[in-house]
Amino acid sequence: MGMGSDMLIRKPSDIRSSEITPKSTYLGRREFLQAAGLTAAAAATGAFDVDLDAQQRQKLTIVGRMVTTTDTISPYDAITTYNNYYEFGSDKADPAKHAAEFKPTPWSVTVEGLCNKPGTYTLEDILKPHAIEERVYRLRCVEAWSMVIPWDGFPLGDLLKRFEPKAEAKFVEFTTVNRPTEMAGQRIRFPKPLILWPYKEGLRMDEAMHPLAIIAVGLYGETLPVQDGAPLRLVVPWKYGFKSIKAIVKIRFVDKQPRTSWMEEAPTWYGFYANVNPNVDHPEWTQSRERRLGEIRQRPTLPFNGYAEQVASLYAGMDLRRYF
Ligand SMILES: Nc1nc2c(c(=O)[nH]1)N[C@H]1C(S)=C(S)[C@@H](COP(=O)(O)O)O[C@H]1N2
Ligand SMILES: [Mo]
Repeated sequence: MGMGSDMLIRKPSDIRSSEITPKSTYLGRREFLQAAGLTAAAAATGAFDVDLDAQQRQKLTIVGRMVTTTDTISPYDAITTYNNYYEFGSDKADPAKHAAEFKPTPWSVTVEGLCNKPGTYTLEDILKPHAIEERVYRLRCVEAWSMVIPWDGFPLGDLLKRFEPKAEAKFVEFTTVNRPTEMAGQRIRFPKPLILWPYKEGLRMDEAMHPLAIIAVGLYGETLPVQDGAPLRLVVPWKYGFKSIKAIVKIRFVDKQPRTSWMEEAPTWYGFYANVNPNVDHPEWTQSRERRLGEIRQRPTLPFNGYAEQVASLYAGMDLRRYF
């Protein structure tokens, strides 16, 4: 299909926000092996009743499970020792190495911008009403490695709705904590800072409300390790890993597409949308293949990381080469 001429003059803010996919539709796919619903009781009381301390690896109460792939789940060791988290350094081993310096509790999140319920919310305020589900999702990085991860969390949209975003809110911006005393990578100054802190990411409102986008607070049934984004991080499984921002301290509702950290660092390499797309290569390498951690042979990368059936409609009519 060719690119419509009207496409060329559309600004991101003009792009149609699609309807949220109803749960019944996205669960219809054969690959979703199990998707136990939340029990009414658990949903009413919330399941997050543990004393939060990510470094203690406490057990979470999991009330539902959604498995989105037949592929083998990656080992806990791989998920917690091979990380991208520049706040701790640029090497994949750095986050695990320096994680103990970081204190994920107490924590609070500031909510700002175009919503009726702005304010500063403690971690407990944030988590209390949400029942925790396990979501086994693929994570695919621009560097062409991937993993299958059993995240524990709840839909991002359920959280955002609590702040009552206004109709003018078209995008939502997320910011990571800036805490150089506890984050070794943020202390690096020479020859220059690794990135311009704080780390920022953003989603279009309809992407953020999609039921596959979650706030993760755990891994393998336990509280989230620091290197994976404790105490709370985003997981957006159809986008490259860098969109899944860790250690969130600020959520801001805005009417214009926000700048994001990687767009600031290298705008020709990292677009705002960053949907996993085997047909749009990174300027330096192909994005059509990936290597699952622990495997030798590469496998083909799937459009939208295998979640096309659930999310492709969000981008109907958009030229995904232009909005990469
Ligand atoms: N704050 C922050 N969030 C971040 C990053 C980062 O450097 N800083 N790296 C991103 C990238 S590139 C990836 S691939 C994922 C990795 O998540 P994981 O380490 O839990 O696998 O985190 C993302 N979230
Ligand atoms: Mo990544």
